[in-house]
Amino acid sequence: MSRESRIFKPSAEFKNQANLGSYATYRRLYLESVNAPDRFWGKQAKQFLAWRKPFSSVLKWKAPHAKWFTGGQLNVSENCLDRHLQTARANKAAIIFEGEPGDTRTITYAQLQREVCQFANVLESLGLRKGDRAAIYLPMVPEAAVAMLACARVGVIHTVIFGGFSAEAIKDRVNDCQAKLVITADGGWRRGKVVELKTNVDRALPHTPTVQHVVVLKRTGNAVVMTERRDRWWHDLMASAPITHKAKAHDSETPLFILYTSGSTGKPKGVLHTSAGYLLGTTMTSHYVFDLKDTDVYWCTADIGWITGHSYVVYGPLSCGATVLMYEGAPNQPEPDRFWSIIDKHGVTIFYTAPTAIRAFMRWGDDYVKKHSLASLRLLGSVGEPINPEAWMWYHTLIGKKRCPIVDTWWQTETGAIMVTPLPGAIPTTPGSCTLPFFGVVPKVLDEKGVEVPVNSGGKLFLTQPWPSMLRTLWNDDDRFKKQYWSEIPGLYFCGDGARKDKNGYLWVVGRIDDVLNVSGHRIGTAEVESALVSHPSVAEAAVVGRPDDLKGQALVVFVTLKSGMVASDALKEQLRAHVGKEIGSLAKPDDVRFAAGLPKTRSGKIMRRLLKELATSGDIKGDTTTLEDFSIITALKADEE
Ligand code: 7RM
Repeated sequence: MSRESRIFKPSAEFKNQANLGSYATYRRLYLESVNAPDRFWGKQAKQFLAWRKPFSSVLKWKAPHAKWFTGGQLNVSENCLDRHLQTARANKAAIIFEGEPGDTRTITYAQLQREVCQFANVLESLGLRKGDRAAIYLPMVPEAAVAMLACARVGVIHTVIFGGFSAEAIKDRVNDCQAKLVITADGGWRRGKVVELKTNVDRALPHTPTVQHVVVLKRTGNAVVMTERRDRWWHDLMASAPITHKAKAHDSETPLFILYTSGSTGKPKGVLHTSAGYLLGTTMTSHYVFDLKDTDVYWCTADIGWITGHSYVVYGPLSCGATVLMYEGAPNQPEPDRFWSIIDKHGVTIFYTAPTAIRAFMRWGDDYVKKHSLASLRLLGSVGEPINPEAWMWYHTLIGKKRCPIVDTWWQTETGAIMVTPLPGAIPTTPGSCTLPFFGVVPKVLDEKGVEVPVNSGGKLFLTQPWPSMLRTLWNDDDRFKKQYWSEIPGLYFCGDGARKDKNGYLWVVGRIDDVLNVSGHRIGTAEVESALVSHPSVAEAAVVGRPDDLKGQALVVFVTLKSGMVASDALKEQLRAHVGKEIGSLAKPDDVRFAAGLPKTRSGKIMRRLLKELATSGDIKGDTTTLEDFSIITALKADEE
């Protein structure tokens, strides 16, 4: 990666039509944003958002707690919907939906606003009030956006739970935030099969005392059990709900959503985002990074269960009044060219996906791409993990036909919006680098002592100034918030990634340096998988490490020791994989399960994952073993390897 030197400049054609088309303009705005942040953000907030009541201060910062735009009031759902109804956008498509079976629906801004109003009335009729929590566990269908925006309208805090998560994961999240309501569906389509969402909810709910109601959307038509009084059909409730709903004005810092994400302990962190700052960050980045125009058909392939789905399927693009394409299913259903056929069918102009998907397409072969024209595309994006130059070049050549700029966007659940990225009409790109910071973002690569490392040296990536869409805290755990992000170097935000800067100041993010793995762009905590494994009756101890994987970025390798009397077998391996699937979700199923007589530990009893990682990666252990308590364990592990 360090030897990559190819540079791709934005074309004159792209620059001429770009929302921001010159490096000089980027530079001027960037300098203003970091040198006079109050003035900069004050101006942007007035320009990009519709306020009910103007704010009186831009930022109140008492590290690590930020309050943005205090005194101001707005309604996020009104910003994403109502404000477009007074313009020519009223009857333009807000969402173009394609289900996996091939069914399509186009929903205009006026129609979407009406559905959101109806569902806001439903929420209120079920007794939900501002500040209450509702869990959303839905497939990628327009109703997911409707549910989110209706919560925002009322001031109900939503927590979206990815449809691939298990009943166990639902239970933990619902209990952590004490949700009163779960919004789900009879199922969703994935690879031609029904994902039984309602059944998973039913398994979780005996253990979630706070839940009073379940709203069930009919999507697949498969049979589900409806528990009387508790469970209500979406369509029944909507049928009797009024089609208007007066949006209340909410203070800028009103909590908007909690999104659970993996950290270095077994317990997911409830990242809290609030209203005005989050909306400003997602709106501005949608405008500048995706260069959105009213004529675009914009497609971000992320599921709404992830932050990318929140920020760049729902809030950012809708706030910009864009047409958003939403696809329910898998990229290879019925054939590995589904994405390309969708792009041609709907005239997609902007396409935003993950490197792991790009690598899968490469593997499936160029012929699937070449069957389609892709002439409508004008801009490509990448997110979720570092993109290897080979995948970048393939994306550039095969998908972008060397015509479309690629924006490699670095950001996190915690940052709410894109932090480091090229602006497509202004910043030359180089394969594998996410390039330069967005407005207001000050990334620094520091060593252990907090000193900036020299050009091209690796270090830890920090953000040194507060930004509007930053997380405000971790739900119910402000101590963990302080410790996790703000204690590495007091007062600076530590993101958990390692990075380096090249001689042009371009940033190269290497990946996580904490106990978080990135498997196919999904964040998975090693501790979460370990605690799932040790909850299995035959497991004594478990250690989980990542091994580089061509397709997934990282693969999950687990080392387990068994309780006495338990016998290692292939059947048990399968059982353990299934067990992790049940405890967390299929995405966390180990790729490789290895039984060991013992795990390498330090004298104080800490598992030395570093050695296991080396073994899983290279098949050998050559690293420093001086702190190892019992060397015979290494000998045994190596013997197993042969
Ligand atoms: C948006 C998202 C965050 C972690 C982050 C990184 C990695 C994301 C890039 C990237 C290199 C990128 N949120 N990451 N984007 N690494 N280049 N463009 O993915 O909270 O789920 O994950 O993902 O390690 O810390 S996330």
